[in-house]
Amino acid sequence: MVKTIYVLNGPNLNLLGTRQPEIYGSDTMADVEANCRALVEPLGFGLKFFQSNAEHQLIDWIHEARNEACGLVINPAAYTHTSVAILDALNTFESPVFEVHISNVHKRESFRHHSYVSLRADGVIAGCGILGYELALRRLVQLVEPA
Ligand code: DHK
Repeated sequence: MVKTIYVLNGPNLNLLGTRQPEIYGSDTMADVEANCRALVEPLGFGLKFFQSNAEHQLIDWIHEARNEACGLVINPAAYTHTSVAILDALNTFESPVFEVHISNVHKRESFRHHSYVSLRADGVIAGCGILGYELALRRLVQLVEPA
């Protein structure tokens, strides 16, 4: 059976490409998904790629990933800095977790410096633009053998 990687994206990332492009760049979520697919599918992995503005939906996808995914990449966006519930959900997921931020959150407002998700993440990438997703996936596939 093909092993599947989940890539989850939090609030406002549906606006990627038009939202504060000086911070987040001009590529869209569709571009991010295409890049992720082009990286993992030739390596024999499946990819499920999701975005939601709703915290409960992200949690439901993490629960689904417990049975379906061999690893997970998440950009929780603003929930990074607020969501104990997403941290709790990730703590029920037993395979590798990578946290991605498009911008360098440490160079921005101090409320972005703390991440609940980092308490669970096996790796964190920030400030590499949308390339961060591919960097996280490269590390993930290194840790997880395809079927
Ligand atoms: C995206 C967001 O929407 C912010 O709330 C985070 C993150 C940073 C990013 O850089 O991808 O603070």
